[in-house]
Formats: sequence, C-alpha cells, structure tokens
Amino acid sequence: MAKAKVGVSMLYCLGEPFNRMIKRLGTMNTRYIEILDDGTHDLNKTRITQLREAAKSYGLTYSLHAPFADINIGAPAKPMLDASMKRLKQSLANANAIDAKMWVFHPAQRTGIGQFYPDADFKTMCHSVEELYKEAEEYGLNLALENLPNKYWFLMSTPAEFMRLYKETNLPIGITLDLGHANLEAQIQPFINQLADKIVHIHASNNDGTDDQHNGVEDGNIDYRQFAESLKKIGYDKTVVVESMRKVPESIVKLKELLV
Ligand SMILES: [Mn+2]
Repeated sequence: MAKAKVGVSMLYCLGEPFNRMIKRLGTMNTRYIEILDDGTHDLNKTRITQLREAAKSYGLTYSLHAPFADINIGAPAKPMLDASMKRLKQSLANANAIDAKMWVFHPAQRTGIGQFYPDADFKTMCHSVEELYKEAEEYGLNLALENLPNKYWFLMSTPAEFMRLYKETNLPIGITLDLGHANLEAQIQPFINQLADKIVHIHASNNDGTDDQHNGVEDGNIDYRQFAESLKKIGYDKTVVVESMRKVPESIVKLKELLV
C-alpha cells in the first residue's frame, strides 16, 4: 500500500544562524528536509555547497521553500512584480543546485490598490505561474503552489480558485496543501475531496482556527487522525512536511505513527 513520507521544514530555525541550522540536518529523525530560501537563510554558493555536502553525508532529500517575505506574484506595480520574479527565478536556480525534489511557492496577495483593478491580481498571478512553470520545466524541477488564507489577503484559499487557475493556464501545476492555512478557511476536506490528484506536497502544523500559529500537530483543532485516514483513502504517497515552530520532534514522531 502507498505510504506518505514524513519530512520536516527548517522554518523553525530561521531565527538562528544558518550554520547552526546546517548542523541540525543530520539529527532530524527524517531524511526529507525542507529548506527555506528566505531572510537570513537565503541561499548562495557557499550555502549550496554546505547543503550538498550534508545531503551526501546523511542521505537527505530536499525540497526548497521559495522566499515569500515581500514577494508578490500578483503585484500591481510592475517594478515590484519584476523584483519578485527575479528573486523567485534565483530561488528556482538554487533548488536545482541543491537537487531539490520540489519547489514550493506562495500565490498572489491582494494589495491596498487592488480594488481599482478588479481581478488583475489573479490574471497577473496566472502569468507569473506560467513563467515559473516554464523555467522549472527547463530544470526538470517539480513545483507546487501553496494554498494561503483569504483572511491574510491571499488568493488561492479554496479549491475553486485552483480550478480556475487550471482553466486559465492549462498547466498541471501541483498543489502544496498547507493544513494550517486550510484550517483557517475550513478547507482541508474540500481540498482532499476535490483535488486529491493535484496534491503533491503537504505542510503540517496545527492551530485553533483563528490564526496561523504553526503549533505542533497535536496542539489545535485539526484532527490529524481523521486527516491520516483521508490520506490513506486517496493513496497519498508523497511527502508530509512538519512545518511547526514548536514541538517539532514530537510532531515528526506523531505523524510517523499516524501515516507510516
Ligand atoms: Mn506552508
């Protein structure tokens, strides 16, 4: 039977020096590691070499989370959109350089001037997705767009928006289902029921439904037992990445118990 793999995101280490994060990589109780290419952990040549060496020493498989701070693939101002795309393309090259099996990126965010340009953010996002898809394809790299909460002004919080993206771009782009984000919009089951064949990566954390708290998987109102049952039903055999900022080791153990 198909089984999911449990991985972990190094997001929770973003506040510590990159070199300390690197030292943790061989001790994570999983070989599936998501690296975050953002903030003070943005990748460069030296860091890419360090990551490649760690992968070799410990037999690691990486996914890379694209930068998201100040990035907007639906930005209405052209210079800002160009800057976002330039940085994202750099991150795609970084993903290729560390042999990442997956590159995860965020959708467009609404802005204070969006009301003057109805629907332009969605259309701009479609263009950006097409461009990134093309570039990823040249590297032979998988990419997956993440669902984000509408309550934080993001597009792509519901299955309907993903279906519209499929219709308008005609691209078979994968989905990173972020359970914490989906929980804020009561969309976990709708995504699994309606888009099971498109989900290629999962971010796991928990919250109380009010805010994206990134708690350990047992601390919040997402029922991970029920979620594990749903995943087994759809035969999900890809990675479920713990993206908690607290109780990370405990969350890895719990998910392995439920999924593997
Ligand atoms: Mn996420």
